[in-house]
Amino acid sequence: KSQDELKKEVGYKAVDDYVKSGMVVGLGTGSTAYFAVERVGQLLKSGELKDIVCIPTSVRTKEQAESLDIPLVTLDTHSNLDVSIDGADEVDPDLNLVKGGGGALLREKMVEIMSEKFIVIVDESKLTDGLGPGFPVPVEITPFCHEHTMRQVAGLASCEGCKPVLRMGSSSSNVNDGDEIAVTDNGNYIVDLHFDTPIKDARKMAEDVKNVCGVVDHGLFCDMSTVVIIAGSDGVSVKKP
Ligand code: DER
Repeated sequence: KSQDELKKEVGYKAVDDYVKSGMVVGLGTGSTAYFAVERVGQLLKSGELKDIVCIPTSVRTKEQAESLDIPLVTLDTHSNLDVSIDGADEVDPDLNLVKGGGGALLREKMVEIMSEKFIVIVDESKLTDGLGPGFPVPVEITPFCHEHTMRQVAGLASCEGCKPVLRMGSSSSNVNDGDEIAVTDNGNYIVDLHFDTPIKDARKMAEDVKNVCGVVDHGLFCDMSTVVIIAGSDGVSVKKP
């Protein structure tokens, strides 16, 4: 199966298994979450789902949802969600995640931390024994004195050995394909922390990074996953913490 077929399989399954009529649903960002959004639009159009309102986690997800006539609200009117569905860049054995490859980590975390259930949809390439080396950890920081903040984060004991790279070009990927500093939907910058060895204590690092003044938030989503639906070459599996 192609990558897209695998993503579609888990995206659709997440919606079919966890989204019910009348729910408030968080819509994730990225190429896998794209299929979950597509499925919500399909089921609303067919009438199989009714009375759903959704909260997008990025401008691009908002635009996709609008194109599918999915009714949208925000956290300002709906602070509590029934379920959110989103992809991830890495998943460790405790189902802690690295997210933010697509630059949407702040709005994703704001929405997903308020969700009764958080359904993570990945292909098996995202699974790792230890977060870090497989995907740099994104950190959203304020533009003001960003080099100062980058130094403070890189200097943390819990970030020892990391190489901080300011994200350039499009904020929706860390390929750094431009000569302008990437700017998120929220007007902030992103620093990607590259690790050669696995992060020893992701929870401690999450706390330490968040406490640096100038950091808005980071891509470590610890103890948030309700289930992870994994598309593998031999079929779909579901992991629970
Ligand atoms: O940026 C994000 O957090 C995305 O959800 C990312 O983690 C997964 O994107 P993908 O499904 O395109 O790999």
